[in-house]
Amino acid sequence: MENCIFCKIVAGEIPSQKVYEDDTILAFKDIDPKAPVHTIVIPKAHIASLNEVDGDNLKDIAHLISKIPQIAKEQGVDASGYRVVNNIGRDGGQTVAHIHFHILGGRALQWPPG
Ligand code: DGP
Repeated sequence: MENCIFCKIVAGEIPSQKVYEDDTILAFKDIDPKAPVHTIVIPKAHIASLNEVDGDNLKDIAHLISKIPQIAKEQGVDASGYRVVNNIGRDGGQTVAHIHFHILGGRALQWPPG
């Protein structure tokens, strides 16, 4: 998708600190971390948000979610715990319109979020 920051990261046009990659998903360190571990996990295919998940792309999202525990473990937060966040739309705080899941950990996280 043209002008999508995360599609440009997938294409290698914008550098990122990759922590996991396979055929359909990519995980990389957030540029503005909100916790000691803050990893972004995305499908390589462009999906704007959870609102656009459907029968055609659900397989990629299911695969992505199945890999989150492994990525969290490789980031060293599986034992202490971590949070997975998916922001949707303006009021949900989504700033990049390519579906992504935040993995946050490495400190005790507060609840509720603001
Ligand atoms: P959200 O607010 O849920 O849309 O989160 C988008 C996240 O993406 C935000 O935490 C910052 C991160 N981000 C935005 N642009 C870049 C980038 O160019 N590189 C990396 N590594 N992260 C980015």
